[in-house]
Amino acid sequence: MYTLQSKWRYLIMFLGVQLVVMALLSREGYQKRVSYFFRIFRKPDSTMGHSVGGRNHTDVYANLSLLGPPVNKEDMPYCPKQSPLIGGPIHVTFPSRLKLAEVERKNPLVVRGGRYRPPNCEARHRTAVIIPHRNREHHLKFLLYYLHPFLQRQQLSYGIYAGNYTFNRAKLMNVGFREAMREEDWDCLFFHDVDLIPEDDRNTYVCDAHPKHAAIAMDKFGYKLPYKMYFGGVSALTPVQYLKMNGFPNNYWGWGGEDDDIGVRVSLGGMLISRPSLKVGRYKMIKHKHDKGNEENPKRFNMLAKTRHTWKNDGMNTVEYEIVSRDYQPLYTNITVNIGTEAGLHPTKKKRHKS
Ligand code: BGN
Repeated sequence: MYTLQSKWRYLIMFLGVQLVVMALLSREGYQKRVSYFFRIFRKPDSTMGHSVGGRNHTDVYANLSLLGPPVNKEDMPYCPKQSPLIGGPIHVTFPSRLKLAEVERKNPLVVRGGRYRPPNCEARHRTAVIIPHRNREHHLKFLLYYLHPFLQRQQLSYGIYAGNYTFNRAKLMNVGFREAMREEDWDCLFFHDVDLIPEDDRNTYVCDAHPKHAAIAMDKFGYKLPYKMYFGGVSALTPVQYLKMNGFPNNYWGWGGEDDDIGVRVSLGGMLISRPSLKVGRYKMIKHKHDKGNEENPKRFNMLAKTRHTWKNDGMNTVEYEIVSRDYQPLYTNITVNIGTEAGLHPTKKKRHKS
């Protein structure tokens, strides 16, 4: 009798423990496991891309053709606040045989100079993307392959400016700003590294109330911010925000420090840094070796220490350059410009011999 009672006691205890475990599991993990089990028996959805590391990744071109026929300009409603085409994570790979002609073919609504407007609604935002690069056509091709459909998914009206210049990333951004604004009244400018591909279309290419640092989670930094004040990779400002901090510095020649200077300028201009979430601000970097002609700038430490004294006298109000050419390519506007060297825009012959 005594043994039977104790057996019952153990059984009840055992069931009790099991109930608690079940209750805990069912909060999230259990449901996930059950739905995973059912998914095994479901036919995969072939139009919506691939599952990578548990996240369902969309083909960046999926569903773009469902936009419907163009509408008369007079009858055009505003685009919805949230685009119905936004789907989340995007599948990013770098197929070695990709040709620019293929990117053109896949983007039939993009017009001369890399411009686009949604065909059946009036965009709420006009964004220019500025991409300085130097001998990186190979990277530009991949970026254009992803960026065009990415921006179309967000129902933006946009233009893409790129250029093959001497390397001074921040000064080239000043040039890109002035040249883009000369053409159209953009309400937002994205300053974009050529080798960074956005991996989530919820990372909307529109400006915020404060300067935005969009490339918050890059694969090369383990999808985390490398340090709190980091402002590199991809950032976005309205023209008003840009001019409030006197644009970007003009004298960081070579690699490093200019993005930190820009970050400091944001706060000197009395603004904060706005960022998307780590889940959304994800970027994949195209792997490459260190560029020749873009060596580390040894002066960057000294220059950064002085930003608070120099920013008002170096920036958009002092930028000097000469346009060499402006080509309206099918997928982007290519601006070639002489920005000079550290010795100035037109170094004297004597100086040139020295360098
Ligand atoms: C930092 C660089 C940035 C660069 C990031 C990520 C400097 C200044 C040192 C005082 N800053 O160290 O320019 O984007 O690393 O690579 O070198």
